[in-house]
Amino acid sequence: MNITLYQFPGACSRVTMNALEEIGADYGDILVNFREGAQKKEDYLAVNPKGKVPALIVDGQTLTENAAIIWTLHCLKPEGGLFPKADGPLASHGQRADLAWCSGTMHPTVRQIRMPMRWTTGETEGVCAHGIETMLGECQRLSKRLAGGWWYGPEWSIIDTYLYWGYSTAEKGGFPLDRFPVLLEHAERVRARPSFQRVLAREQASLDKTGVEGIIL
Ligand SMILES: N[C@@H](CCC(=O)N[C@@H](CS)C(=O)NCC(=O)O)C(=O)O
Repeated sequence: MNITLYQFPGACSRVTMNALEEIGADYGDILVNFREGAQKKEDYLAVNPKGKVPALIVDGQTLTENAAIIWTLHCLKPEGGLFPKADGPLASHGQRADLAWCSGTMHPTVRQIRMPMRWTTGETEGVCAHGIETMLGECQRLSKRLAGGWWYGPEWSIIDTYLYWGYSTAEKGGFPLDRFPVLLEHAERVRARPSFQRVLAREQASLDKTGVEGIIL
């Protein structure tokens, strides 16, 4: 399979990149330079007309939307470890629901905190405060489930990386993650995983190659 990931370091494309690393995919990656607005320029819009990362090109077919990409990768390699084994559509429903929640609810909330200017034509403070309030409630719920384990208990899944991406990005926007010791500990475990370490190395390599500076990984 010929696979190329369009990504920006630290953006939600790192969840897809972590999935690719976890299943041991052989892939290339291309940094879409957000600093220059490349995601909205003609060249990239020809790849993904939505002007967003991630976009994953698999044998010439363009896949978009983290949740859908990740589920497709899981279907292509069910033994790849992205989700615990579940027999049949009903048993695996929760996994798809969790992906949908991460992309459809958590991500927009995080964006209110980290990119409030994208949510309003006016003052951003109220948008950010609303995002933080919503995220505080969600993080209480996450903390209860993640204490001492992974999202699905004993086994890591790609949902753990997706949640990590959400709360750590919120923190970059001023969210008080230090109120949630369980999440701080979960973050350490996610970051320590070899597949995630490879993501960080690969993102850094793409920054070095393109000369984009000032990104905190
Ligand atoms: N619904 C999309 C959202 C993707 C998305 O918002 N990506 C952000 C990075 S985290 C992006 O490309 N932002 C560029 C922009 O909005 O200009 C998904 O879940 O994949």
